[in-house]
Amino acid sequence: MQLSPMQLSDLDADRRAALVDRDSGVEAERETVREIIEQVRADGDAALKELSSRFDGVEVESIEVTARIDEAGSALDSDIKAAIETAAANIREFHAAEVPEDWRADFDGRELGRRFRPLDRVGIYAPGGTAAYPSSVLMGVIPAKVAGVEEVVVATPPAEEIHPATLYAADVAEADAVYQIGGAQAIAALAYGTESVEPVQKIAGPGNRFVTAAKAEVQGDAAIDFLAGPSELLAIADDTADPAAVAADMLAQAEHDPDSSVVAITDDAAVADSIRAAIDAQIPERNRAETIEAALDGAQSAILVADSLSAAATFAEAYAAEHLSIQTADDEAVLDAIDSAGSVFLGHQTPVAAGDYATGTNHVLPTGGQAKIVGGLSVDTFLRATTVQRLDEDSLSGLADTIRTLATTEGLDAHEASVSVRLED
Ligand code: HSO
Ligand code: ZN
Repeated sequence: MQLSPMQLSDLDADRRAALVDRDSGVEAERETVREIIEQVRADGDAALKELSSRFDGVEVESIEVTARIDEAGSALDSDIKAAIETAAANIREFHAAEVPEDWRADFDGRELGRRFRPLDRVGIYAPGGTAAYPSSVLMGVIPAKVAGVEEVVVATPPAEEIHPATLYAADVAEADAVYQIGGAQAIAALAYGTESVEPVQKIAGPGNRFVTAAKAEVQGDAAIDFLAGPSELLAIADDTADPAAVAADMLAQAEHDPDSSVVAITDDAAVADSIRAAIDAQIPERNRAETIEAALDGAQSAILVADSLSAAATFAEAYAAEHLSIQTADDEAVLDAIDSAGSVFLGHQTPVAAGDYATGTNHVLPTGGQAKIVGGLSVDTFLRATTVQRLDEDSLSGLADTIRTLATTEGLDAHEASVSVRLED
């Protein structure tokens, strides 16, 4: 393992770019997924079956597996069901608090407002196959249902036996249909439809780089949430942090993917050394040690020593992490200096895994620095806002000169006339 603590001020331009300008590998797959999308558009279900056989090694009979939802519960231990139900309840409660209210207000006689309405039909991609990602099913489906979306469908990779936890999560989240399709072909089917799949208006949810490249490719024909890449963590720690806890959070996000980016930054060199030692001690204990080591060995991961917590916060702002963990004496003061992060974990008792599963916040979050421009999956993802206005004779008279002048300036006299016709008599 090469992850040695480094001074932030010693980072050369290449190393800093590897950390801050993270490459999700998505662009490199655009050409490959274009061919897959074309095949699905041309051959529909037959293409989905051929691609499932080629990429997933599964001979799919029925693409829709919604009917299997009902049996999923009986195949699962009651503690797994209870955990899915508890997580779902917390996610539902938090997302219900996100629902915006329609409003109208008086602006000097102009009655103006906004109303929010759900999309009609959306698709949630949940990674999976034989591995289970029931948490991602909950994180995608529940916000859409809370937003009021009538039809929420789930696509998840095919398997001889789709994990019952994934199906049970779809049931608890009240998904309307589940399709066993993975990869770029799933995104193509959701965007364009096949014999078995009705197209959706918007596709959301995390996936590998082929899924993400396909979302980039279909964008415009179907709306998408955003392009989510491999998991990331930036942890800011001072001498009040437990190095074993910081290391454990780093290993947790690193176990997702060899391309995961995990960075710890501290103002205390001794803490940096202790985090490094704790990582070495913990890796052999982990089932996914190989994936973790690959992620930690990559140029996208680091343990950094900053001159101060304020320098660490400046770095964190440039980094714009998917997950930002602040384990310092005054976490709120550090947070005050940072605007860009997907989700923030404050204090010493808030592991990132708590948000991955069960605090109630969403774990589908912007990666690769996109937290500078977009927030994570939320109820808003599944709503559209409409503005509303009503004028009366007085308020129209008050605006008339402004409208007429601008209409004349733009050479649009029919616009001008639509005001005048109302005020003449
Ligand atoms: N950390 C992942 C979400 C996840 N964790 C799913 C466990 N399961 C991306 O935020
Ligand atoms: Zn996770």
